Amino acid sequence: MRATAACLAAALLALPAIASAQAMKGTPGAAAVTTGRGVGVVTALDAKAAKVTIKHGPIPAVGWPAMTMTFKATPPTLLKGIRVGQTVAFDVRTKRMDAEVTAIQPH
Ligand SMILES: [Cu+2]
Repeated sequence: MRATAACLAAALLALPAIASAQAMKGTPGAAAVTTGRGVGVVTALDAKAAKVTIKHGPIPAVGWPAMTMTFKATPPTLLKGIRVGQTVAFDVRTKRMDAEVTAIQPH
C-alpha cells in the first residue's frame, strides 16, 4: 500500500538520528517509539482483524503528512462503535514497522 510505504519511508528517514542518539545513551538496538494524535475519516474497518483504515491529516509528532493508511487497533475493542464514514480523533503509536491506534473517538 502506497500510503503505508510513505509512513515507513518517513520513519526510516528519521532512523539515523534516532540511532545515534541511542548510541550516545548506550542503548543500541532499542526501538524508538513515537506517539501522536491525528484526526481523520474512517474509510474501512475490519473488526475481526482489528484493523482500521483512516484518511488522516498531518501528524507532525510522528513526522507524517496527510495520507490514508491502515492501522492495527490496540486493543481491538477500540473499534466498537466506530463506523466507516465517521470522523475520528485518534492516538497513534509507531515503533519500527508497526503503526497502532491506541485510542479513537468520534470527533
Ligand atoms: Cu499515515
